[in-house]
Amino acid sequence: MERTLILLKPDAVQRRLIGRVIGRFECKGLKVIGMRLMQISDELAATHYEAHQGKPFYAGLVQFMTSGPVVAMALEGNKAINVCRKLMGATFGSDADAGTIRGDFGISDGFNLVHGSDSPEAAQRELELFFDASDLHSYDLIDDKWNATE
Ligand code: IDP
Ligand code: MG
Repeated sequence: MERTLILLKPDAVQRRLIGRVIGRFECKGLKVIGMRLMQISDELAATHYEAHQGKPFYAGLVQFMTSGPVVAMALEGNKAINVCRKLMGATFGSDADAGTIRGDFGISDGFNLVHGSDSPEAAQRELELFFDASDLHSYDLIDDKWNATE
């Protein structure tokens, strides 16, 4: 089982898409093990997106991500990191395939609704940035058997 960090970005909150976007992850079989509505500080945005510092879109990205509340979620499941990236779709809404979150709910390139960790190392780092260990919950669901790796 893998864990990954998903952020519903400020555009998802502003556009009242929280429920529908979380529903995509739940429908797939991912388990919500942590969730918070929060405002990202400039410092947290800079740390989270440190790999993008110096890129032309960096300042706008930090401004966007700190412009209003986000929903941070820790999701768990079989190959969760890659599965979530596929559910999200390509980075730009204009490129993302129909059937993906970015492909179905937006057309903007930068305002693309969701963030998802892109590797096990990134997932561990990002989960620690957004959650205390005590706010991640291990629990059984009645359909765990059908979402297992077999
Ligand atoms: P990802 O979110 O699909 O992993 P990254 O390349 O890691 O994409 O970029 C992080 C975020 O920065 C994107 O989700 C998007 O919001 C923003 N971004 C990336 N490239 C551009 C760009 O060329 N113009 C505007 N925003 C961008
Ligand atoms: Mg990325």
